[in-house]
Amino acid sequence: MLGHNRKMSGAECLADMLKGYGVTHVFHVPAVLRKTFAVMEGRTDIKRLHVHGEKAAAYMADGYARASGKPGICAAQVIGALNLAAGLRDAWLAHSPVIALTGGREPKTKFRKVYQEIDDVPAFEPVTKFNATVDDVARFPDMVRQAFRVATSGTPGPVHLQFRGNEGQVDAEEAEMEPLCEPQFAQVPPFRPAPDDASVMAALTRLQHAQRPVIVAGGGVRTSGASAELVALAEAMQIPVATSLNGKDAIPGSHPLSVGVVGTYSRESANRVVNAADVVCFVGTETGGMTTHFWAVPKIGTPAIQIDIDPEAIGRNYPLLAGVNGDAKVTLARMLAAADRASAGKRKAWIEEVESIRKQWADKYRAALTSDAVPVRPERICAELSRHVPDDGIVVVDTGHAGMWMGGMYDLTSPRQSYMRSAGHLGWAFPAGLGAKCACPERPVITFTGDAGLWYHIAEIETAARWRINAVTVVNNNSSGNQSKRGFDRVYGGTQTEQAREMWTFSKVNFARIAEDMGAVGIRVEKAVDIAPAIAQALKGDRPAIIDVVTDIDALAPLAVS
Ligand SMILES: Cc1ncc(C[n+]2csc(CCOP(=O)(O)OP(=O)(O)O)c2C)c(N)n1
Repeated sequence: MLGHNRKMSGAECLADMLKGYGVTHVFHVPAVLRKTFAVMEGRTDIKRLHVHGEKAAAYMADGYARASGKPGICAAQVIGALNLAAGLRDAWLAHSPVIALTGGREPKTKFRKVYQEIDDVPAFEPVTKFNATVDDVARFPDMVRQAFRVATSGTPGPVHLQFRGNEGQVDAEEAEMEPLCEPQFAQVPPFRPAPDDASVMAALTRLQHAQRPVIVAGGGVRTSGASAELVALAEAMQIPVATSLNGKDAIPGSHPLSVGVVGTYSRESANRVVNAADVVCFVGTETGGMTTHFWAVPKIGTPAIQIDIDPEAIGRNYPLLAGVNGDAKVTLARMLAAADRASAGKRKAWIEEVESIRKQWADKYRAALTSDAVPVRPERICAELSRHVPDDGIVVVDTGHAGMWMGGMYDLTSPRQSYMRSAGHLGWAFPAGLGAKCACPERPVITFTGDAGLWYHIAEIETAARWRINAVTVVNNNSSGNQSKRGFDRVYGGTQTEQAREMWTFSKVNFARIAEDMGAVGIRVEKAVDIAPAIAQALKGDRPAIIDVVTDIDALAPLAVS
C-alpha cells in the first residue's frame, strides 16, 4: 500500500516496529507472541523480561513509561489477560502511555468452551483509550502505529491490542507489509497544541489582577516537560505553587514559592495557601478528588483559571474566570512572554504570608522529621530521602500511607529529580520502580513503599536480581497496613478490640534477609542514623537493594486540613 511492502511474518513486523519506536524492554509472562519474542532476538536488542505476574508486568511497563515518556510494553496470553487489565488501571488513572498486548480468541474455536478462554476485550474497555483486536496479520503495521499514536497523544493513556490466537499465533502468519514507524509518537508529547491568544490574555489578565493567586500544577506539567516555564512564570509574577501528587516534581519542594502537595495526601501549608487564595490557576490537573480534597480545597466557587491539553477537562469541577486549551509548556511560555512583571509588586504581603505558612509547617514537623525514635518514625525516612536522593534521582512512591508520608513530608531538591506515585493501587510502586530503572538505567531510582505494598509483588525481587535492575527500595516496615488503623478505630466506636488487629497487622518479617536470599542486597535499619549510610550503600551496589526500615506501628500520617 505504501509502496515498500514486502512479504514478512507478523512476528518480524512487530519486532521491527517495536525496535523502530525505540522500545528497549517488554515485560511479559509467557506464553504470548512467542514467534515475535523469538525473532526479536536476532533482529533487535529488546530485552524480554519474564516476570512473576501480569499485573506486575503492567506496573513495570507503567513505571517505564512514566520515567521515560516512551510507551511501556507489557504482554500476556489469553488466561493472563485480565491480570494485565487489572494492572492497567493505575496507568489509566495516571494518564500513562502503556501498550498491552494479549492473545485472544480464534474464530475457529470461539463459543466451543476452548481451554482458558473468555471474551477479554470488554474488561479492557474502562482502562484504555483504544481497545482493539488484530485479526489479520496484514493489519499489524497500521494497528501498531495506531496504538503508539493513541497512547501518546492528547492526554496520554493505555492501549490494548488483542492478537488472534490464545497466544497471539497470528504473528506466525505472513503478508505483504511495511513496518513503518512514526517517531513522533515514540514519546510524549507528540504535539504541542498552541492556545489561542485571546484565551491566554484573558487568563493572564485575571492572574495579574489577583492579589493572592496560587498555581496548582498537575501531572500535565510533567507530561509536557513544562517545569522550567512553570517556575519562571511563578517567579516573574510572584505566585506560590502547589502541586497535585502526580505533579509533585513540577517544582522542587526546596523552591521558596513551593508550598507542597495540595489535597488529601497533602502538606498542610499547601491546603492553607490554596484555601486562602483569591484566584486559583490549575495547570495540567484534572481537578480530581485527591488533588482538591474532594473539592474542599479550593472550595467550589473560588475564582479559577484552568489550562489543559484536554478541552473536556476545562471547567469540569470549578466554574472558571478563564479557560485555556493548549500544551502546558507552550501556554506557560506565552503567558511568561506577555506577563506584566510589575504586577508582582502588589503581591508582597501575600508572599510574606505564604512564607510564614511554610515556616509554620516546618516548625510543626521539625521534631518528627529529625526524630531519633526507635522504632523509626516514617517522617524521618522522608527527611533522610529529601537529603540523600541524588540530584538526578527518580523517586517512586506507593499509595496509601506511603503516598501520604512522601506526598506531605518529602521534598525534591533539584529540578532534575523526578517523582512518580501510585494513582491508587497498593503494591504498584515496587514493580513500577523496576520499570523506571529499566527505562533510565543511568539514573538512581529510589522507591518508597509500606510492607503491605511490598508484599503484593515481592516475587519481583527475583526478577530484579536476575536482570540486574539495580533500583533501591525503602520499606516502611511496621508489620501492618496501619493506615487502616483509624478506620477500624472508628467502626469500633473509638477503641478496637485486640482481635480487630487481625484485620490490619502482619507477622514481623525481615525483608532484608528475604532480599539477600533472592539475590538482592538487603539492609536492615533499626535506628534512624543508619538510614543515610544504608541509602549510600544501596546506591553504590551492583545489585538491586531493599532497605528494610523497622518503623513505629503507631505512627499515623497527619490528615488533610480544609
Ligand atoms: C489494590 C488496593 N487494595 C487496597 C487498598 C487500600 N489500602 C490503602 S493503604 C492500605 C494499607 C497500606 O499498608 P502499608 O503499605 O504497609 O503501609 P502502612 O499503612 O503500614 O504505612 C490499604 C489496604 C489500595 N489502596 N489498593
